[in-house]
Amino acid sequence: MKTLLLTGFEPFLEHPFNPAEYIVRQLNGKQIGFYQIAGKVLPVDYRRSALELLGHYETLQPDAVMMLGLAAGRNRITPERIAININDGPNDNSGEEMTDVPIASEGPAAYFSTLPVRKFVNLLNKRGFPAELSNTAGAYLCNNVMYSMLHHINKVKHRIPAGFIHVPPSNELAVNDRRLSGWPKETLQNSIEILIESLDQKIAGDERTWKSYTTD
Ligand code: PCA
Repeated sequence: MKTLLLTGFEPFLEHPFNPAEYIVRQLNGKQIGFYQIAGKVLPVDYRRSALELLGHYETLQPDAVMMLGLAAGRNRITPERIAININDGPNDNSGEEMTDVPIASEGPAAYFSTLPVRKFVNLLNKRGFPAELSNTAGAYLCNNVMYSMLHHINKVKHRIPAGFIHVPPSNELAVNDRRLSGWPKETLQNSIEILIESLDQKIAGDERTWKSYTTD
């Protein structure tokens, strides 16, 4: 059985509920497809989020990493294509703001997701869950953990699928803010289960499969 590290975030800024946290708590310990899910909730904190994430990675040595976060302004599920080497966003949960700060001073400008993001979008739309490929994860904590994870995996030369998926607001958020779209949180959870189920078991560690996997 392979291990998939699934992360989500605690509530942040004006959002009292984070559907990404909900999904991670629901799926923690479950077996989906070829993977046993290790669910971890991360703080929204420029200094702590990535440290905790990399700690979980080192402890679990997962075969795949899927990170989740809330994109309050979106109305569909958006796998992220790319993470950039910048922290630039509003205050985190400790009150810290960052402007134009590189995440890794020695790191490249950006990393592409190594999850099959195009397949994910096509699969979800086919199954009736609105989804779209996103070309920016922003420059707040979601981009921060996506970049930090991909940078680490690159440094330690692992060949595993890893990437980030933004989920839209759930009804818990939409009822209090008419500008937000709302999805039942159970439907968001179901969408993520479908994506995990679609992950190929041969991907981890298999160089030949790996090469075609992210580009097909
Ligand atoms: N979404 C934020 C950070 C935490 C979360 O769930 C983001 O998109 O950066």
